[in-house]
Amino acid sequence: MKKSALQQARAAYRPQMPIVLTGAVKVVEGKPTQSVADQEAIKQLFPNTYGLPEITFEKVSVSEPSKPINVGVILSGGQAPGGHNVISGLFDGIKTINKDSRLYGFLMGPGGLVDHKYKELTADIIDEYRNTGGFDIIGSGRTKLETKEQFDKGLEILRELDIKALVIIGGDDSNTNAAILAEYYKAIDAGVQVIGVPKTIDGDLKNEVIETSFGFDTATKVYSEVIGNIQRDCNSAKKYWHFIKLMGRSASHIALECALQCQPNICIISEEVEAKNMTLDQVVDEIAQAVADRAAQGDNYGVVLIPEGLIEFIPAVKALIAELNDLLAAKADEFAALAPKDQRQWVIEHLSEENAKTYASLPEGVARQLTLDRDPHGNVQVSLIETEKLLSEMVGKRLKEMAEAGKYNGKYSTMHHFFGYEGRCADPSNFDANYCYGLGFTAACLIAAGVTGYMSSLRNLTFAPVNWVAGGIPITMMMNMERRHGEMKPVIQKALVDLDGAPFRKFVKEREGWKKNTCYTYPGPIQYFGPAEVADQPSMTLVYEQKNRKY
Ligand code: FBP
Repeated sequence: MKKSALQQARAAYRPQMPIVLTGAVKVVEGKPTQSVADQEAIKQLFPNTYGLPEITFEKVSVSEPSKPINVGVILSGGQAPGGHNVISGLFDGIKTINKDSRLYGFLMGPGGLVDHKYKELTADIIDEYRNTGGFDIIGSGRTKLETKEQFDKGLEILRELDIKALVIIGGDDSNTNAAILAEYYKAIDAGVQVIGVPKTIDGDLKNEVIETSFGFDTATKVYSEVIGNIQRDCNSAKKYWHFIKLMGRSASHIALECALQCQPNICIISEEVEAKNMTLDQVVDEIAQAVADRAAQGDNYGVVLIPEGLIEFIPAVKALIAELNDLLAAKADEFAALAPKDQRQWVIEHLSEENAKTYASLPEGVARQLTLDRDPHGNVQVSLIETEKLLSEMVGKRLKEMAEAGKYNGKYSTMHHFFGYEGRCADPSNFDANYCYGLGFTAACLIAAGVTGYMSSLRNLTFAPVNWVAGGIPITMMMNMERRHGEMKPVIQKALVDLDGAPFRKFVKEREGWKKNTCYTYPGPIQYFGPAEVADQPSMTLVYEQKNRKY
């Protein structure tokens, strides 16, 4: 396959490693852990893997000889830059343990395990994919691993290939399932360890012990580059309002990070909308007022960032979605049997009065999207809802009313963009290349340590990689009970934007200035080579979150 000049140069990049992973390691156990909430319920559901200690690795001078081990790996869910480096770090890690160890990749996500579709990942294959974006080495998928039948079917192929450990690279839902699988295999004494790796561009799989998910850094740098380019165009032509929707199914971390990097006129943060109990009309009013204020000073242009998940955070819509989820789970067949033209009325008749009112008030397209198929984890597919168009149209209407009332006198032309897929398979930034390789290598160390139900972890990420702390976190520690498909289920708690956190506070401090004035910054493309201050910087979210840390 023909390779670009950058691909060729990038193949030679050697990820920077935490010093602790550059030789033999010993395991240091911390205190027993507890789940973040609902301790009793989680403990009962995970009798074999609850309460385990955190683990960190320390460097030792002499290594014990270890037997070869066969390991399986799965990429689960949406693509995120750096997945290939997790796999190459894992490969190098198990080969360091013993050169005869073998790595098998299950194809197209968790479904590959159940359907026994796999390929052995040999050194020549791994070398083709080092430091590249994408998940194409083995593909990914969203099959949810949750039933005993799936676990048993998976075990058949694991036994056939003599696989003693399975690494699942995924987001909060996939790692939740990794924990359930770990518990099951432990309970039946299957002799298979399960280790998770925190992946998602959304940045919402993080907590006190997992500092960030991989892919967030690269994806937000790609989006920030393009937003910066649009801002420069906008500031040159001075004739459009650009409405830019940014991926991030639920949390607004991506939008917030891009706002910190680019300083747009407006950035909506879904978590704030929810906390202030705002209606869609109030969000629209705020944007319209900003457009009018800029028009009054002669600036009929600007940039608005909109998080993909916004619609789900508007309290009235959130309550509606919760009831819709239960309704559609309970009456799926009845709903599916209806002609599309009758579905809207059927939904209205089956909802409670308040939610029926909200549903009826939504534009046809958005209402329909809310009843479309959920993803296998029960989530509304918000990336399909055109919130950027919905908002810009509503703002347009509001401005007309304001003009009629003599409160606005400007020009309003709009452009729409959605950035999501553009960033998910970019070549990983140096940060993600290092982080991912280290996470994969750490997963190999966790396998060698014999543990199960752990997530690979690297900490102190704003320091140079050499100082990162490597270890493992029991996945049950991150769990709480939540309602899914109408039932209470144990799941990893999603990290939403913390409105008391330093990144959001920084944004709040600056945003009034950015709204009125034109303060755009232009981050430019990801740099893979060059001085550390342009090539190796972590996300601003991480930098603000860890500002007061001392090494
Ligand atoms: P993960 O949570 O699996 O990492 O996926 C995140 C994401 O990229 C969201 O930002 C987006 O809403 C969704 O995937 C899109 O899903 P799909 O790839 O199935 O279209």
